[in-house]
Amino acid sequence: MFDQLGTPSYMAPELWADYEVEYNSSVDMWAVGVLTYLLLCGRRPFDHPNRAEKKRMIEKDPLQFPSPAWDKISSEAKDFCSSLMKKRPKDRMSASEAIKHPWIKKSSTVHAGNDGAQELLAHQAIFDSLEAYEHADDLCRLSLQVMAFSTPPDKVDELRTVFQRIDEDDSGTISKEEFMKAMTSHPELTNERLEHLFSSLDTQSKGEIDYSQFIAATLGSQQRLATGSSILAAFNTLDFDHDGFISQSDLQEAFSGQLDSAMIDKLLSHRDASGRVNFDSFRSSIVALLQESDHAEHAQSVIDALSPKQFTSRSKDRKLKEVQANYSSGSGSR
Ligand SMILES: [Ca+2]
Ligand SMILES: [Ca+2]
Repeated sequence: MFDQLGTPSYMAPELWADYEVEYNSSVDMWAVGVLTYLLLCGRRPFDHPNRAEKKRMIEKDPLQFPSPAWDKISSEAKDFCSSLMKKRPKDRMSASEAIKHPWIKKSSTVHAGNDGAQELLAHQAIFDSLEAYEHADDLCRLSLQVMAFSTPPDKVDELRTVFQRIDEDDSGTISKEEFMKAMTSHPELTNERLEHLFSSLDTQSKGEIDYSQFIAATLGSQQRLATGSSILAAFNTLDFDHDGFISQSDLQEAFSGQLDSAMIDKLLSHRDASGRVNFDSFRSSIVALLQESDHAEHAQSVIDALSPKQFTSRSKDRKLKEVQANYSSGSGSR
């Protein structure tokens, strides 16, 4: 990157150079430092109405913590700001170092309380969903990913907490070691079983489970999220031309031609004689997954809410709208 962009007060020294200088993401860490400083004391660290003087201060002046504004602020907080506002980019704290800084560690509640194993033990439904996901077919997994993708982040607080507790090093992914550690809560599972379970979650064979994958795999545990209307919405997303069937061309369109034919074959393993998957068989595979997650009662309510009787002799769009309206007005059989 070479472009000189930014709000002056938040611009790192290297961004003020009179000639083109290559910079990297450490300019963002400087900006985090400025923001933290501002939040702690209410003033910018290098502030002057004259732009040239501001530039000089940012490039040359040492960072100060003037009295009385900083008198009651801990030395750890000051060190956090200083480490982020190092003049030389290579001396500056990185994002991965910042989350391990004592000031952050001390105030963070992410790893307070239960560890990953205790969380999984306390949330049997989440564990059941993880187990069931291993047996789900590819289309079903894809649907859960679509559903997870369209779920607002604040609706998956419980799942995020479990993920964060398992992700002990805050890397944003669950390594095999972290996974195995969390699974010590279920000693009944053999090592071989755990290996299978892990590889079903590690869809890209990267040796780790990423956040969106974990949310997709555990969404079935959240009964208010895995509803008939969200299954219908996922179907609609994958049925790209909205003809009521998921076909090879739908999947090619939906993924901009990035899926190879072997993957499409796998996704459409339950296709009918004409090579397509209709809504009923799509819904059945997700309901089967919910049943396997030990949510038989919930699965039944999804079946009831999306009974094919509701669909006969009406246009598909109207059907979809009615089912969604049923759910949003609370008159669905949840
Ligand atoms: Ca991790
Ligand atoms: Ca279609």
